[in-house]
Amino acid sequence: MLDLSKTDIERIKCAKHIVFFSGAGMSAESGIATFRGKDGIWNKFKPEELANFNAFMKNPNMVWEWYQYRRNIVRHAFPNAGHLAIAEFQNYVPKVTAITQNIDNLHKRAGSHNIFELHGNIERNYCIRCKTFYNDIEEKVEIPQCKCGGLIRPDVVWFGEYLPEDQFQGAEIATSECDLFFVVGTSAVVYPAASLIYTAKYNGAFIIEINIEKTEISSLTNKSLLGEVGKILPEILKKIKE
Ligand code: BJW
Ligand code: ZN
Repeated sequence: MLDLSKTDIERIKCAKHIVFFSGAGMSAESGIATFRGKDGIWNKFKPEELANFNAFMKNPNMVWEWYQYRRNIVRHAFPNAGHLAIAEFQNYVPKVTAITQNIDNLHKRAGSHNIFELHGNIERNYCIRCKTFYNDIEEKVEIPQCKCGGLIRPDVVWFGEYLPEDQFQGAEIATSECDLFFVVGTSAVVYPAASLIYTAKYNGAFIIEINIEKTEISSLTNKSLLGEVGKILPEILKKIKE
């Protein structure tokens, strides 16, 4: 049962600009593991051993192999009912923005148009020496090298690295302009991405969280809906269409 009042539904119906800020839980129902929590990949792999530049330089083949493994999962995954609902919101709301911490391309594949990718995209790679981009890389386990001899890395943001400036700036603008801000499937512990929730709050947006459990920012939100995003978002959309 959807825990939204008539006033809440009206508020969503009348919204002029909705931002969906998503994290790994958004894609959990597409079969892509989250990072933290019960089934999180970081129960098995330590982030400091894999998701930073020093780890990559120390053991490039191991880090590359880990990303190849995840790339393969992403390639075979499909947008779930939550991604599709966000894309469908575009038909009912004047402006919809998807800001994602995910690197899996699933918002785009679901049909969302206005997307900011804060932590990069696993489909892209670049040479750490000359910055040439490589989109299609042969599926081999050993780390590939650029024409210039530099190592090729995935175009994702590791700990200690800056977020892509255009993506973060665009996300900040959308967040400060929107009137409704959904926080979907994120533990909201990684910064500066999580700071957007405070930006939304500061600028007066109504904040609705969707998560299977309470998070660090639940107390900050106007509404915290407990459940799976692939169930809750289509239910909200159904109410909007009524
Ligand atoms: C469901 C569900 C379902 C499940 N339905 N829900 C301020 C304070 C403290 C630390 C810092 C700070 N500012 C910066 C830092 C340092 C650091 C940081 O934040 N550390 C904290 C972890 C302590 N940040 C950085 O280093 C960032 N860069 C930076 O700050 O640059 C400036 C700088 C430069 C130089 C020197 C110093 C500073 C970069 C952060 C990059 C994060 N990268 C990763 C890896 C990306 C590549 C890859 O995939 O391999 O991004 S880490 C990982 O965490 C990934 C995610 O995008 C990110 C967030 O995780 P997310 O999405 O929230 O996933 P989970 O697993 O945590 O949560 C899933 C949620 O879904 C859970 O709540 C579930 O309950 C829920 N769920 N199923 C609904 N079906
Ligand atoms: Zn190069």
